[in-house]
Amino acid sequence: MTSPALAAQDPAKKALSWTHTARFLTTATRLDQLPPNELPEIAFVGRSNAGKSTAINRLTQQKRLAFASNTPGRTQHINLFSLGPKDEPDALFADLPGYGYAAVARAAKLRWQQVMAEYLAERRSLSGVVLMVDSRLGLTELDQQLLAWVAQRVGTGEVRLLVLLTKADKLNRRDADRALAATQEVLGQLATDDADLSLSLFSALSRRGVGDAAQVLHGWVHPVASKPESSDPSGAAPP
Ligand SMILES: Nc1nc2c(ncn2[C@@H]2O[C@H](COP(=O)(O)OP(=O)(O)O)[C@@H](O)[C@H]2O)c(=O)[nH]1
Ligand SMILES: [Mg+2]
Repeated sequence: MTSPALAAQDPAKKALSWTHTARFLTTATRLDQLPPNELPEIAFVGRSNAGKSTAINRLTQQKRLAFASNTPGRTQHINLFSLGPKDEPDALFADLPGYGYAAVARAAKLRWQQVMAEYLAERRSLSGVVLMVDSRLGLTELDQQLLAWVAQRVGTGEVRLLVLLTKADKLNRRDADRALAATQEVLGQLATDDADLSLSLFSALSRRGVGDAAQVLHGWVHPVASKPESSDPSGAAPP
């Protein structure tokens, strides 16, 4: 039996109860429509169909927070969600437009590039990026383009990065290991002493990696409270 005290200390549960507080704040089609924000902002990005909406809904344990299976290429909006206590929000999630649909017109592609590049390179409040990648496809050219836009800020540690290899339930063990290794190799190019990079398999279906991902995000926003190494494992009282 788990005691209430132990449950309260379970870092995954604590992180998931925090992500569960996410509620819709506002939507924007242009960057200059986004409200100025002093809170740490975590952006969710990925190709259309990568499983981004499903992952956000799973992470927040809400059915329709981010709408799954939107019309391809039609969702050019940035949706903001706020988290934490209602009267004292402590972070924002930003759901950014999906990309990579061949059918999208050239003008729309160029507009997407401009919006994403500017947001990733210049949004002051941006403190973390969650890149969702279909584990069977791996990092595509557009994913790597996107990483290049934010690479400088990742290198200095100003912006943290979590890459989730989605739909991991569709891979066997060997293919999952391969997907991890291939992605890790690309991410190695971003590694510096100050960079905060995480990579994980994720499945909204099997729930693999959901608690871990929530913990990473919670840790970005609440660094001291959620870092296990900050507590004394021996449980001994300080001298
Ligand atoms: N097997 C499996 N399918 C998933 C998973 N997550 C999403 N999908 C499916 O992938 C498709 C695209 O998901 P969606 O969340 O709309 O992708 P988005 O375009 O990136 O927002 C849908 O048919 C989902 O049901 C998962 O963890 N496992
Ligand atoms: Mg979507």
